[in-house]
Amino acid sequence: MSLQRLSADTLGDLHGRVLRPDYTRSRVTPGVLHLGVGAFHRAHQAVYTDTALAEASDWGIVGVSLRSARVAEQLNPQYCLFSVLSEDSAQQELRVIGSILQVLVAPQQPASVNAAFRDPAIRVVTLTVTEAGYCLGADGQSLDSGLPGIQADLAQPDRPGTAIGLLASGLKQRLDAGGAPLTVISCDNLAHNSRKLRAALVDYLARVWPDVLPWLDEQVRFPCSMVDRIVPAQSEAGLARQAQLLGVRDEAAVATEPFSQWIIERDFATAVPDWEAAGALYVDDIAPFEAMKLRLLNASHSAIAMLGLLAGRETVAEVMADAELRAFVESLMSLELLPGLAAPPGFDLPDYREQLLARFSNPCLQHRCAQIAMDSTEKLRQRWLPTLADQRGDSLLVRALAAWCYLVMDTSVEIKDPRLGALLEVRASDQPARARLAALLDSLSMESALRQRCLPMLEAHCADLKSGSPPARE
Ligand code: CS2
Repeated sequence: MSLQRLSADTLGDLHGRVLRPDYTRSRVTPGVLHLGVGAFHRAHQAVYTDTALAEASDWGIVGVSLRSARVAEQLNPQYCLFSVLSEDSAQQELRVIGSILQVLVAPQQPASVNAAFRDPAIRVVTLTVTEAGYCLGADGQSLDSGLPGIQADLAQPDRPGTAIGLLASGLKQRLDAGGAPLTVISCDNLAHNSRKLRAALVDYLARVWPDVLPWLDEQVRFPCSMVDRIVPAQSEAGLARQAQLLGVRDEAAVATEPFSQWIIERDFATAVPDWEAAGALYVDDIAPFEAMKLRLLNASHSAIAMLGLLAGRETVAEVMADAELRAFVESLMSLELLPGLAAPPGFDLPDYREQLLARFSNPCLQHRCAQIAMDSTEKLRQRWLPTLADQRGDSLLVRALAAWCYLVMDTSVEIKDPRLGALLEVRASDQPARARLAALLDSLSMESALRQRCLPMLEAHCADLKSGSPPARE
């Protein structure tokens, strides 16, 4: 028998142990606007907000998709209800989340998106638009106004296609509607994420609507935030399994791990939902939290992805189950990534490392190495370059970097990256190895002294990999 679809009308059909919203959903009104309603948002901020709704009902989320209508088609017919399955080998929880009220598709519904920005009841804007969505230049801190998406938006700022263009036009709308204060929080994996967002926005606004800037200075705050939860892309098999566990079909189902963390800089222009009730932490100095996460968790993740792909392993858990690869990851963490970090207050880095090893080994997560390897030119400069800059000689991290270079040059590997064109040019080039590697390091915007230092070591590692040595050889 085919299962009914999850919706307000089928909540009663859910299997008994499924948790559901413990507030009156019909009373919930919009308070948060979120850009980029992907699986990560649904498994993270939407869950924190769902918990906060038990305290105050005026914090519902209006989601905005920047491009495709896919998520709107998944969620809107379900009254935006969806389920989050969190599990590892010791525990399993299945919870229906009701915090999202509506999903708008920006290119199709520009007037509704504008209306949301104009609405003073919306007090918070959050974003998960991926690292590449910030349209930053080689310095990693300011707008790359040469990007085709930004060029198109600058030419037609009322019909924006990028997150920066959309947010800028939303802020302009808000100012025109009276200029109620706003808190804008980036939830992407970038150090100083909201500060970079603000810098890109200010640059963009200065070119298009400079009159917005004084108001932005006074009434809009951009607290940085560090988000952490491993949320693999959903698969058909995952959807089918989750439907069996729920008792109804959920096209927007997400599967994740039990662990979740959200650290937010205490710098708000408005009230915010009571995310602390769900475990978020508001701090005055977020830098050590960001560094710990990017330079330990995400840096290891990218290394696992590269070594795993080279060794023919599909998922992170498979890499961690391979003794040789695991030993490489453990040494990389203890000997190279951890020593350069300062523990945030109340944190113990060796404990954090142990916890990460257990999270990476979670056999319930089908977290594909290929998913993590996506957008590497954006990710690696955040995750690896600060540690590489602190190193002197050859290292495991250089080996991991060589693995990435090797994969880019391997014609059988599919690349998904915002700098795809540049990477494919290197792949096709018949220049000597050193020149090709140098071009790859340029795509990471690696600073030139570091690049000169890394090149000979990288060349040796790539030759070694080519000769068939196992990727994790130390
Ligand atoms: C991963 C992250 O895909 C990736 O690049 O490293 O998405 C990672 O799973 C999250 O940052 C965990 O919080």
